[in-house]
Amino acid sequence: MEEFFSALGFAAGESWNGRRSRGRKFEAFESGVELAMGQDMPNADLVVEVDNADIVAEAARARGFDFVSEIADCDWGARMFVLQIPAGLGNLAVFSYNENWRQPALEAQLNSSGMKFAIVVARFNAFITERLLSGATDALRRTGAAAADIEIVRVPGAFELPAAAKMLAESGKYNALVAIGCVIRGDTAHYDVIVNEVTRGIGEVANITGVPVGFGVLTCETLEQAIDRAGLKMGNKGYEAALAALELAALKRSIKHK
Ligand code: INI
Repeated sequence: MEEFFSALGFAAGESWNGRRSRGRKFEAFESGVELAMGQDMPNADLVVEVDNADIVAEAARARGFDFVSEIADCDWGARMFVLQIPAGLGNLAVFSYNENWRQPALEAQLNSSGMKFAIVVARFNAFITERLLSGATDALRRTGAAAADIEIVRVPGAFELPAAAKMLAESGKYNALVAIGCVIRGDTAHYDVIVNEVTRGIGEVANITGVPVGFGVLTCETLEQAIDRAGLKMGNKGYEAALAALELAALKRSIKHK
């Protein structure tokens, strides 16, 4: 019996072994007693709500516990299964609410068709930034943007990105921008100054103008780290930045239309 409840995620608490009875307490986080009646109540003597019923069902299956009913969707926004409690003590139903049942979240779709973008790219470390640029255009094209709706703007270095982004944002022509650059510590004595300016500047443009700006600026210790983030081991930061900019542009649309 102890193994049964422990395996389902209850924490074994204090036990007692008295003259008239013995037993153990099982702690349940955020516990309470619900009294309920009505249609479609589970066929169980005890019902517990957990964070993720699928994980608990897996644990129960791994231990070979007897299922009365398999885990399934309920029409009230939950996943539930029922187990036999050992020693013929009845049935235990376990359920969890689906993730967004209580608190639906506003989440934008990554669909860029019909939107206009500008990608501002630093020429400094072009070996890296051109790869980031390819990643960014790839992300926008794959999500539906037309090639003609993606403007590419080049600037000398990362330091110029915020000023160029501000001009583009203020033009009112674009749903979102992507800023692409690469600052490598070894290349400059002003690494921290440049990184701070660029990061703060790009954030400020987005906040002041209300036009989302994806941050596709690599700030790396070495060229090798930059290469890894420009399409090798660590993905492509340009691709990620474009998707982030698109998501914010789409979010802005859905907030306006609410
Ligand atoms: N610009 C970069 O984009 N990355 C760097 O690593 C870099 N370093 O190392 O100096 C860099 N410097 C140029 C800077 O961004 C400006 O273009 C320049 O100072 C002119 O304003």
